[in-house]
Amino acid sequence: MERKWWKESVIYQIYPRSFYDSNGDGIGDLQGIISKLDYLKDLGIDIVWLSPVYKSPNDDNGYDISDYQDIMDEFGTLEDWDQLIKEMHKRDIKLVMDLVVNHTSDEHPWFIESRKSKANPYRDYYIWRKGKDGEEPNNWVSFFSGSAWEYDEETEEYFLHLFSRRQPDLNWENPKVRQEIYDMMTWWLDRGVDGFRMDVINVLSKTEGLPDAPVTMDGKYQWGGDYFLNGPKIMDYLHEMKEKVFDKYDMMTVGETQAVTTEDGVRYTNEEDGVMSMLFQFEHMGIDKSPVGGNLGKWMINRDWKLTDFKKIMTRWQKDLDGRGWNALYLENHDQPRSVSRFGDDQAYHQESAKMLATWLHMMQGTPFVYQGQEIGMTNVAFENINQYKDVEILNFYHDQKDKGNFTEEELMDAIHYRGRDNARTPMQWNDSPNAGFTTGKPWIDVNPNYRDINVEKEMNDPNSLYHYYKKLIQLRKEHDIIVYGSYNLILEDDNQIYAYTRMLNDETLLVIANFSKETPVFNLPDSLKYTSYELFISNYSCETTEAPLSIQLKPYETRVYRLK
Ligand code: TEU
Ligand code: CA
Repeated sequence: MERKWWKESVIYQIYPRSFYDSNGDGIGDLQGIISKLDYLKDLGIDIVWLSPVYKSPNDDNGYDISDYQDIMDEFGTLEDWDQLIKEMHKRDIKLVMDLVVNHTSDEHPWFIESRKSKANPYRDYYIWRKGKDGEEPNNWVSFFSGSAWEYDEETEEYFLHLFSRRQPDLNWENPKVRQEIYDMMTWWLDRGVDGFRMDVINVLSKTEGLPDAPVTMDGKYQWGGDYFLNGPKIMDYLHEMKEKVFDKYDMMTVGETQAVTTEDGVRYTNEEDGVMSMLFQFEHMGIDKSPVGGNLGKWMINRDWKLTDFKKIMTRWQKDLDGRGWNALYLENHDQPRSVSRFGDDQAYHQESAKMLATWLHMMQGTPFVYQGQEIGMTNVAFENINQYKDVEILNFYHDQKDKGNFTEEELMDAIHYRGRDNARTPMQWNDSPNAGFTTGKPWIDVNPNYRDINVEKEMNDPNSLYHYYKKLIQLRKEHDIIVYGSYNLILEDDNQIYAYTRMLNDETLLVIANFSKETPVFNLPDSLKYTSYELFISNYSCETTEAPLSIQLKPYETRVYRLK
């Protein structure tokens, strides 16, 4: 397996709106990020994935772009951006930008032109269709609730928007659209960008004829994923993108790819004829949702998922891509709830369970992603009032479902508290001053009230904190090739509390033990792992460093990593 810088790195995701506000307008910005680069360097971060900072009306907080080659007013200017990348590269931190090319904002000049008339040269930059019997062209549901089509009075046709009605889908069948995107990508790479995180990259190709979806959900609109996920021409488009853009640079790409199998993962990321460096799969992110199709499933919480099922998913991705592709390892991001609240215990065992989750993730094969605030154990937030929420997905879900009767008001709020994307979008908690030190103004979204207990300053001052534990984990990856390149094997497959696995490279073996429960199960070392020497690399409780873990009663959420020889 080839050595690559992006395989040996740890990537930190910044959601700029909520990271740090430098000018008191309550919104994070580029100068704010620049002022925190030493913090990132100190943590040991190699690469930053920056969520979109391009001009945008912020219907979807920047994932609705109105100018791909200029900076959103609230975030600063292109000069600020040039300073940011210069300051990053000075610190040997690479910058991966967010590439959102399935759709633009409805304020993008291309769309403003396209909707003017059927004869406009930009008309087929987007996907326009006549209605059918006075209704939408087909029955697809949007990711953000309601129909995936919006009627436009001016030209009496509908346009497709898989996401919000202000995010019209680009028509990737049109070679002019594809070339415009490749030119834009080249412009950013020539400006110094080191790679792209590719937003919903496997929905670009839609099935010819845009057929109706089968009925799998309540209501009028149905999940059309079979007709746009991993679509018929997706590999053609991505091979063309690779040949025309990626192959000209020493860069990395990470695809955000929903509904992919590990075989898709190999097809997309293998080093012979793949089309991206690595990918975010979503199977583990679906472990606690109902199997109802489409976007409604996410809001129907399955709280009694089994660790054995979680192990099966992650083991499949580890083994099927070993030597054949590359995983992006993550437990949270700007679209997902906070992992310590979702998979750990954000009350009694907050630090212990967050350290366990971090160890479990960072010792696997792949590139680990740290989402802003994850390194200090930021948690979900339960805002009392729906008006405190800002996310278009949450608000559309709430208003779409409120009068339908599938959920009571309490169930709606419970689902939003558990799963809503704003859980991950409350301002970064820097210290215990007002607004957690994020802004001197009024924050664009309320701060999580627990910022006095959970903040960067407090954790930096506590040598036993989660923050210092992350520093150690990240440092271990830099020191030991086995953590990057070693092969993964699951042990204790049927244990529903302990997740234990090994990594093997040459004559070395790592043993990773992670108690995913607040109980105290006994870990018994399998005979096959009874070696002669045991070196403790890291643990979240203090324990003997050379004692063999032959049979240990684990503490709640206890984790340990040993090198066996
Ligand atoms: O997310 C794609 C996506 O599927 C999300 O809608 C996510 O899976 C869902 O919110 C989970 O319920 C990308 C971006 O990460 C997201 O922030 C954008 O809203 C979306 O694409 C549209 O650009
Ligand atoms: Ca600001």
